[in-house]
Amino acid sequence: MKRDPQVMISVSTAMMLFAGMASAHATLTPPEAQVGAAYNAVIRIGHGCDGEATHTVRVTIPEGFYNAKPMPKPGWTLKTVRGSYTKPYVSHGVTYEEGAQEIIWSGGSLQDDWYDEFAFLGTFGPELEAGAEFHFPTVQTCDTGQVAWTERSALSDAPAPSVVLAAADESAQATPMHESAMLGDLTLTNTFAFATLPHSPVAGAFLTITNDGETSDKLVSASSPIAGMVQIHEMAMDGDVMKMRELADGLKLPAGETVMLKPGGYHIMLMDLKEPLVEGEAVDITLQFENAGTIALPFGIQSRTRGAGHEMKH
Ligand SMILES: [Cu+2]
Repeated sequence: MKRDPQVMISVSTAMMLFAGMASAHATLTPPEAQVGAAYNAVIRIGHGCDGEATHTVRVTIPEGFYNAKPMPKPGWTLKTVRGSYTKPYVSHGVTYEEGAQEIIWSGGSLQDDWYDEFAFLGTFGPELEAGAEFHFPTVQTCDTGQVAWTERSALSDAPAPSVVLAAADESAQATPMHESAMLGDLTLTNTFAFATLPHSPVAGAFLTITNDGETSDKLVSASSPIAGMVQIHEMAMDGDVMKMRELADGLKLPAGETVMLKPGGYHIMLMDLKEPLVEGEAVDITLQFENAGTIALPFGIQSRTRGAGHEMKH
């Protein structure tokens, strides 16, 4: 096979140029997100306006990305412009009719030869098309000039920061065990419950809780429409026997730590069940935290795995 060395050189030069350009643009990470899922956006500003320092960064939050919450930055004043969504969003039992449509960080001074990151959280609507790019038009302003990263084409001189949307995880929809939600400083992920055995009045439910705050919190109680009583349990050795017992004071969530509720460990115990838990369905459980408040989440129901340690008597 014969190759033209001239072509190879020009391709690699183009790639180098493109990589150089890309890093100088206003970029968005992570580069992929999921339809209907939460997204932690970070916009990186890589240079000023023609040598000038940037004092304001303004990000437009288009329809389709809701419940946007910016992260404050030391040395910058944070402001949002709020407005109504064309169509309300419902997530985990909460209706969102309006929210931030613009986020403005101002009063800073980001020199041309420095870079910085501007972050916000939010959720992509379930109606968005998988495979599409979602753009967050961004304008950086300096004393005399500005750069508008608002073009929709990645090949333009000033492309808007964008992210590629992947399809919602269908296996997760069938068994929604990858639900995740934010509540105050808490991130709640990987919710699931075990299907009940025939005639069993109890079932275990599990999730992972990360406390990103600077103060500890506590899971104080839980409830579910299908359970007469819900308790928070731990598994502990009593002599040689592993037993479960209620955490009457709740489950502590230390600041900056992740606590996993999992088979054989901490769990939420659904008792006095009014109906069986069927594999592939979901059960709604409301969690109440001491500081973060209350949230209702669906827990996808999976078949019980053997040796999960849930055969024990109360
Ligand atoms: Cu238990």
